[in-house]
Order: sequence, then structure tokens, then C-alpha cells
Amino acid sequence: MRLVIVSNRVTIPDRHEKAAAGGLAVALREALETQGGLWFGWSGAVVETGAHEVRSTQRGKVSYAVTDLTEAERQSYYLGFSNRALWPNMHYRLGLTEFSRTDYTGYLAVNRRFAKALSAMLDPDDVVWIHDYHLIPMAAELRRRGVRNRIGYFHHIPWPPAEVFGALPFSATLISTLAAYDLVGLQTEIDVRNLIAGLEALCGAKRAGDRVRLGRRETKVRAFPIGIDVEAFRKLAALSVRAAPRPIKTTRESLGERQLVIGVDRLDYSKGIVQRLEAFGQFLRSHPEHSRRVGLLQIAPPSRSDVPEYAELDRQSDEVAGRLNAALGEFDWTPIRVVKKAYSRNALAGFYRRAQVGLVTPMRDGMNLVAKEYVAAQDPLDPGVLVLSRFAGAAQQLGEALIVNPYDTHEVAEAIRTALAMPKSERIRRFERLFATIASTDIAWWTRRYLAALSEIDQSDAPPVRTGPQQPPRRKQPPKLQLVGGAAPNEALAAAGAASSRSSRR
Ligand code: GDG
Repeated sequence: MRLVIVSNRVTIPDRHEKAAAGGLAVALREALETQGGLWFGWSGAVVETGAHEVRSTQRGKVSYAVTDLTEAERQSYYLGFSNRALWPNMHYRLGLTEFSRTDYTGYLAVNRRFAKALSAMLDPDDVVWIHDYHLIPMAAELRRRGVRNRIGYFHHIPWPPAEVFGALPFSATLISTLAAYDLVGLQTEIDVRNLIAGLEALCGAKRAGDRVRLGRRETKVRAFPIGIDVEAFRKLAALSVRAAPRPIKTTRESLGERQLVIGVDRLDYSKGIVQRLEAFGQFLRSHPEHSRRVGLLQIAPPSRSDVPEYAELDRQSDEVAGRLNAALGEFDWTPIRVVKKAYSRNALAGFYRRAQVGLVTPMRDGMNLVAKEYVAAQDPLDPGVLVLSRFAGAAQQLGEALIVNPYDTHEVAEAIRTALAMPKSERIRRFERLFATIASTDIAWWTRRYLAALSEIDQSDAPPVRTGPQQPPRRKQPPKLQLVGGAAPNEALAAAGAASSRSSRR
């Protein structure tokens, strides 16, 4: 049985690459290396016009097959529908959701093209594991081409409530394409509930235990909270004490005895960076005795800067940090440092270890790996304190963190104060429980558990699929959606198509 992984982006490891420390890509690569496999997806390159060739590279037991996107595809499939419609919608941000029919059509077309290319490479007993919201309809397209293999999907970001997802045009069609998978994995039970409620409300699916029935198709829907490579991260952090990377040495020198609060996030509005800066400002205003004694270091490597909302966030975070530093800083002390670049994992591990507080306060997050990395990096004899948003998937597992509502600036400010003042015995008690949790649910556990669940599924009676997801109809008005009691007629048709003939994300 060969494992085939599909993800939006594929990075082919360098031939001489030394073992990288942890991370999702490494864990998936390890799973591929164990049993031999194929990794398929976008190369990351953009070409002017579409030659659409697939290039294959072999590394040990793993084949990498990549294809480029044209600029038009990048605009519609990646920046457009994936990142301006699905990403905000799935992070409950209806106000930021920008839907365009051209983008949606491009999204479906790239999924169709990927399915066509992959189906030519599949052997009958391959197990296919597709990742994230960019590729939701890909299994339906594979089924349309007659692919009968086991196909699983893992959704890395939140799944919103039906009323939120239902606001997206063509939501019923899109959600119904999930029925083409044998197993749909989500981060938390909340996401599982939301997705199942969405399938019931938008396309009349029926629930039976952990399965959802849509016509003759049955799909398992379960939570698989993703983990990190705890051991690798713990070692990196411990090493940073003995052999500190240069940024850590410099930070130690510049901080002196001062305490450090750390935030690490892609520069993304879902991560709550601006609200976090405001909360830190509030903390210093409410507790001026901490002035000069503590600083916030926010590492925020830019991402998706071609999307206007991200450019706006970039500007806003500079403005807020500048305003707070001007109001609260002293001639010899800058309370907030926002660094908009990426550091090595060694350096990150060292920063986490040096910080007395890990401030992880997304407005909404599928899981949030930074929360787990911060815990893994702590000194067991003198650990720091994790302050964690209740809206991060990680909060479902990490209840011993100080759990906060990121919309409540005062609450976050008070949690920073509590964390800085927490007695060592309580810090150790909380840390030990948090560490036990992340260690018993690490990335290897996650990969094993997902693949075991996928290979357990008995597929023999799965009906064939003849049709794929519908194109947007060529008319001006989008079809009406009924959120309660079933889908609007033509969406229901698509769903019923999924039902009777097995048709139908970061
Ligand atoms: C999606 C979901 C889910 C950040 N800055 C640097 C750096 N990072 C690394 C962190 C961490 C990763 O990036 C970010 O992981 P997150 O989980 O926070 O977030 P997303 O990128 O949004 O990922 C998320 C995840 O998928 C997995 O399922 O948890 O909810 O949104 O590992 O350390 N790494 C380096 N330098 C940096 O400056 N080397």
C-alpha cells in the first residue's frame, strides 16, 4: 500500500538536507518514507501561461510530483477563492470575505487539473491523503474520473458554524463535495460539530454516529488534533541554553534581567496580533510598576502580502506598536518590538525558552502549533507560562494554560500580569500537565492515528462517482440558499448527485 499525499504547496527537500527539526512537512515526509509514497501539489512557481506539465523527482523512497500555476490560476485559486473567500469565512470573518465567481471558477478548475494529473499516477491500492481548504473538491474530481481508492482529507483550519459557512455562495455545492472522501479529519470536536451541522443544514445529510450519510455515500468525520515534534523541539530549546544562536545571545544581552513576553505568528489577521499589542499596552498602563522590567517581542514573518487585508494588517501593526512605544517607552527602554521576518527554528526555540510568558491569542485558529512549541521549549525546573486564546483549537487540549478571550483587552492584560507573578510551584504544576498532553499527542501520534483510521475504512461497497462539483451556473444571480430544512433546488441537485452517484482547505 503506497501513501499519496496532496497539498497546496510541495517543497522538495534538498538532496543533502540535514534532518530538519520537526514540523508537519517533516512528519508527512517520514510517513511517506516509512512505506514509500508520492507527494503531489503546486511547486510554488508561477508561470506566464499554462504548459501544465508535471515534474517528478525521486528522493529515496519518496517521489515528488509538482506542477506550476499560471498567474491567472494563482490569482483565482490561491489568492482569490482560497485566501480571500475561504480563509476569512472559515475564521468566522464574514466582513472580510470577498467572493468572486471568477475566483471560484478558477479554484474548481485547478482542483480539476490537479485531479486529472494525479489520477494518471495512481495505483489501485494507493491511499490518498489530501490536505487543506485549497483542495476541498479534489476528491470529487478524482471520483468523477473513476478513482475508487481510499481518499482522506484533513482540514487544518477551523470549520465555522453552518450559518457562517452558508453565507459563502455555492457553500452547499462545496460542502457536499466532502462526501467524496472516505474520512474527513478536523482539528477539534467543535469543528466536527460545525461541519456535520453544515452538511445536515446545507445539503440534507444524515448523521449516523461518527459517519455522515449523503445519499449512498458514507463519510467518517472525526477530530484529529494535530501535534508537534515535541522531542525535537525540546532538544533544540535545551541546546539554545548551552550553545545559543546569535539572535538569542544578543537578546539576552539587550534584555539583561528584564522579563520577556513572546508572540510568534505569521502576519495574519486571524492571529490577533494588533489586539495583542493593545493588550500589552493595557497591561503596562494598568501596572506601571512593570515599566522597564518587561518587554514584548512579537515575531511576525509576513505572509500573503499580495492580499490587501494583509497589507493593511502590516500597516496597522506598525502604527499600533509605534503609538504604544511612543506613549509608554522611556529613553532607554522600548516596550514592544515587532520583528517582521522569519528566524531559524533554533532561534525560535531559544526565544521561547528565554520568555517568561508565551502570548498566543488568535481570534480564531484551527490548532496553533506555537502554543505547543512554547510548552515544549520550557525549562522543566523553571518554566514560563502560556497565555492562550480560548478560540485556538489548542485550548481544547491545553486547559492548564491561562485561557483568555482575545477580544477582551483587559482580560488579556490581567493574564499577562498573573503569568509574570505566578509562583514557581504553580508554573511547574501547570507545565507538567501541558507537557504530558503535548508529548502524548505529538505529530507522530497524529499521523499514525489519521492513517490508521483511513486504512480501517471498508471501501468495498462504495458506489462509483460519475459527476464532479458543479461549475457556477452562467447567470447573474447566485442560487438561493436555505439554511434550514435542506438546500435550494439546484444546490440540492448537486448534493443529490453526490448522493446517488457519489459526486458532489490553509
Ligand atoms: C495552519 C492553521 C494549524 C512562525 N514564525 C516563524 C516560524 N513559524 C512557524 C511556527 C509554527 C508555524 O510557523 C505556524 O503554525 P500555526 O499552527 O501557528 O499556524 P498556521 O501557519 O496558520 O497553520 C493552524 C496548522 O495549520 C497545523 O495544522 O495549527 O491553526 O492555521 O510551527 O513555529 N518558523 C520559523 N521562523 C519563524 O520566524 N522557522
